[in-house]
Amino acid sequence: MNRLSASALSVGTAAWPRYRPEEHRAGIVHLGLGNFARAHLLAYTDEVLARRGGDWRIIGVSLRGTSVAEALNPQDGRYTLITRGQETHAQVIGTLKHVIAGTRMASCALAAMTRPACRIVSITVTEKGYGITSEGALDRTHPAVAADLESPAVPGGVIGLIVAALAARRAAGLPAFTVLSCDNLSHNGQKLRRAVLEFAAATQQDALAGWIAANATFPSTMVDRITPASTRETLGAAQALTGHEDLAAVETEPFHQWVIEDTFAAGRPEWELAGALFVADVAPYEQMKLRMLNGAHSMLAYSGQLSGKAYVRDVMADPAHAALVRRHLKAAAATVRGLALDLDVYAAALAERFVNPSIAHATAQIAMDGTQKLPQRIAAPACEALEAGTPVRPFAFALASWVAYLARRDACGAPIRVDDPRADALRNAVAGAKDIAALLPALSALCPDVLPPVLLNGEFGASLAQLVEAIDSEGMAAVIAREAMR
Ligand code: CS2
Repeated sequence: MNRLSASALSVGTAAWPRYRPEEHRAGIVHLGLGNFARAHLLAYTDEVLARRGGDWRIIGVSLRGTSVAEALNPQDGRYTLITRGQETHAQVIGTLKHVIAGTRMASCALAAMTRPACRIVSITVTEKGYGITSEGALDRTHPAVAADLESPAVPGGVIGLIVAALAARRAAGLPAFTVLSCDNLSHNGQKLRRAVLEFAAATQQDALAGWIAANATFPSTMVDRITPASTRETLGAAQALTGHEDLAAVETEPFHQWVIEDTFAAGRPEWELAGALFVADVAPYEQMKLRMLNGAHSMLAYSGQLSGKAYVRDVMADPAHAALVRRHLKAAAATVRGLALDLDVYAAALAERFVNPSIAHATAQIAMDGTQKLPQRIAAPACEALEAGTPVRPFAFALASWVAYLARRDACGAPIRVDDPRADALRNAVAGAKDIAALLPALSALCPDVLPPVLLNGEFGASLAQLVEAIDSEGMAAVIAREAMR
């Protein structure tokens, strides 16, 4: 079986690029080339290249590991995007030029970012990849930030790379680029801008910080497309649909959404041709999506993990659990301000997307990195709901599910390691708490942005403690059944 590549001919039912990718130059450098970017930004750009052309192909950079580059470079950047709804469609994406990774990552990435043709640096590195605190400051304890502050000339992290590239552009008399964060942080562009300026100032480059502030732009974005990790089945399906071996295939849902602030420093693709919405202020959209979709996701991931549901669709197949998802969506919607959209319709559409039987979205995948996700997904709306007097029980249930998930033990009574950048500290907190109730203040001290002290007091604090106890003593399934009856 031949590998997918620029010269591979269409022999399956998959759609092939409707343009000649190699005739377009790269205008974007993308940091972090995971499945989400391949299903979202790269697919949007593919559509624009097909409809409008332009020098907007993408050079990818893998900040960690070489496996994505090893899969994609022998395929000339081509990969199959499989869309699974009521029907299955496959499309070969031609946007990606090549992927930079490995020991020469820093120098090659900087060279790509300082080419005059580079006009946008886009990013999907997940919440934990940046080194920004939940308030939006530079997190100097983040391993990549700390290392890059030590040796800013050979950066390995997002912020270090952006600052070094902008410094080189300034020195060469080149214009700045747009920095486009596409991760699920609230105010992603704004926070990244602040952290970049702090990094520039911290490396004694005050003049540079001023130049970046005046010339580079950092639009905030809301991004959405449910994209599970690829499996052997994904690769098998891609092979059947394209007639070629593809080690970089991705599967995703039909729905996609992208809302972007239209503040680009040096032009942009007409992403609106592929459905992107350009607005003056992304904040309300981002609040809606982070609190409703992602908030419900985190709730169902922890409660799903604790009740034996491997996939989101399994949660939705349990009527009681699905009722809790709808309850969460409603409570989250009540905290969203300033959006002239019918949030009941949005909530119903989300529940439909979660049901999608053709998407195997693992609850274990969503459960990862809770300390990075829960502040914007659960804690912020919980505090606002408390203040406004709207329902808070769903947020207490979500946080209790996370706490109980951290305290899980295997059949021999040993704690189960969680996948989180703060896993060691979380494990110590669990080990040090004399009982499960004592865990709450310990976790609040450790991660006040996940469990703000105000949520440990009063009625909210009482519900939280009681739910954690109940999940521990009766099991999650019993608690789900009872919560759904309330
Ligand atoms: C999920 C998101 O893994 C997670 O935490 O909540 O990746 C989610 O699927 C996307 O944000 C959907 O756009």
